[in-house]
Amino acid sequence: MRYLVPDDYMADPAVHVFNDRLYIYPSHDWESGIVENDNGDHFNMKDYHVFSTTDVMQGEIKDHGVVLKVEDIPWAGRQLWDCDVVEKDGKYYMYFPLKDRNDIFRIGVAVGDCPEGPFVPQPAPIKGSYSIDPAVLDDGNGNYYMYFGGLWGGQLQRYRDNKALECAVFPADDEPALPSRVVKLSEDMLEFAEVPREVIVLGEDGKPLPAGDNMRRFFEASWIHKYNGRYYFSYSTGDTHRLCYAIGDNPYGPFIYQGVILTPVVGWTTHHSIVEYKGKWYLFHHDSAPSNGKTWLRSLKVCELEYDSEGRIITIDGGGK
Ligand code: FUB
Repeated sequence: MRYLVPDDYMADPAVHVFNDRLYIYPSHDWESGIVENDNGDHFNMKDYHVFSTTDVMQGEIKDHGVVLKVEDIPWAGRQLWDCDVVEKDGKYYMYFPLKDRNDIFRIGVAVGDCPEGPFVPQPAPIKGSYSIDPAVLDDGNGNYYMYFGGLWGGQLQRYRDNKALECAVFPADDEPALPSRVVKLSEDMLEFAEVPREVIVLGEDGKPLPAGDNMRRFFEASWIHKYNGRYYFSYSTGDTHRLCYAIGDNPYGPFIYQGVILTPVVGWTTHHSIVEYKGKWYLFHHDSAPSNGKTWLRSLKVCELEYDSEGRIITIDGGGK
């Protein structure tokens, strides 16, 4: 295990390999003085840095500085949460959640000429976007898919069928859990190419995990990676503080629940990415141990991740309770 940026608070790492170098796109935590609440107002992040390395466990973690900030985004309200970056045809697209001036989370896109930014934001958020935590899959065949959504402060409970409700509605415990969403991106990468679909995670009975199964159901922090031709959809269970995963045979799912990747860390949130680099697999994540448990001051971590012979991820101990 390694703390990657010991001199600053960074969280929610999205990690990709571009041009043989590994790039880390985290949220940038800071002490804004906002009191902790269930809306997540204390996660009041205002900019993004980019980091890169060629040696994950031992090498220099280069800080490329600030690459996008709230004041540069024309439609900004507040709170830059977890972002992701993808490359297409030599351009780099950063997708970021941000509250607009009505305090509604939308997903924006900013474009750069290289993986270390800077990224120039589009004038408006992506049409039809909502909620938080975009993660983008380059499927390797010209198709790009965004996964997104998060409960509670992430506002997903305010939507059904991609339409805003009058007020937040949570399903009953025996009803299907609120799922993450997946949507194919347009050719120019600036819009949704279709209506977002639900990412269904099935239990061993072949039914969608119910909302009351909060040890296993989706909460936030979608991530997707491929291993031996199969699609691994992973996520945080939020109020039970675990990273779990499910496997499917295409980007849309359904995905069949498999197990726990990471047991709880120190701090409330848990959030990650999984990436292969130079023949090894890594779990990038965060915890709040260095800030003595302040959940809005999180620190980036990495450790190796292993699969068994059947492709199951071996559970990692997060070190929390
Ligand atoms: O960093 C703010 C939020 O906390 C993220 O969007 C969530 O996934 C959680 O990590």
